[in-house]
Amino acid sequence: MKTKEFLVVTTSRNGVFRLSFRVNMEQTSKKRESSIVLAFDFPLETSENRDNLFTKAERFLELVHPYFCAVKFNHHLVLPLGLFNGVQKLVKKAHDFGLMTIMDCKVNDIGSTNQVIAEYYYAAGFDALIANPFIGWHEGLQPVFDVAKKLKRGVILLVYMSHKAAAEGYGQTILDAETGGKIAQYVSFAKKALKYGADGAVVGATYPEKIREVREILGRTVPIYSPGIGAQGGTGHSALEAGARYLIVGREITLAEHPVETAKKIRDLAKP
Ligand code: O7M
Repeated sequence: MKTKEFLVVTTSRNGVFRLSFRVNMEQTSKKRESSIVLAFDFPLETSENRDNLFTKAERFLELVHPYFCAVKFNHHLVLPLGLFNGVQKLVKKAHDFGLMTIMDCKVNDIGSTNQVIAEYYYAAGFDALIANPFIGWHEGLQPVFDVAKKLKRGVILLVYMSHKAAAEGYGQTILDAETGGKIAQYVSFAKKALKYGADGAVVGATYPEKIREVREILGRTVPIYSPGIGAQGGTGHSALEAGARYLIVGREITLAEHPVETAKKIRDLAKP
């Protein structure tokens, strides 16, 4: 009974008809002239300072919001602030500023657990969440896509991560279940992103050659989101040139001495 109420309330944002996440992102990006997704990550806080984190995040958003098309939340805020008491208010604030919101929970469990994870994050107002295709479809990703479809929200899949050890998982050579031939794991994930109707694919900016290869598979159907700029060594320029549609940027802005100027500079480099 409670679950039902919960779903009705979250079917639309402010009672307005919802566009698909992919279309909404594209329109928001064009309207705001920004292809930048803010990775809303702050450093670990001591227990004394944790209470100030909400105010810090809220003030930060008030200052930098004009330069982004979306905000991507991670555990950096969900763990210390809680989902419904803290983060939901920031999600609402981001929406009030006209930004899209993405939860980077990297869903990676069995289907029934994934379904609960997705329902809670979408109920908190998130427009999309990020999931790991390693878990496969049946009793893995399918329930996540089902919930997303029901609520008209998005699912973005990891295809090739930005960190140094990404090759150990995403770069493995596997046997293609359909052809029996050898194929790279990330190539298989890119094909699955198309097959499942994902709203986005994450490919690290630290591997522009992988972005290029994935873009060849996805074309314009599934946009590429690319993290790993600045702090991780990637550049926005090479990621965009290789075919990324959105850049995900965190510490380069959240730790900058002048976050507003830095955010503006990065936005100007990547105007859609
Ligand atoms: O710009 P940074 O390095 O401070 O932050 C990058 C953010 O993107 C941070 O929140 C990471 O958890 C996330 N991320 C990566 O850095 N690499 C990936 O391969 C994938 C992600 C991500 O956003 O996944 C959705």
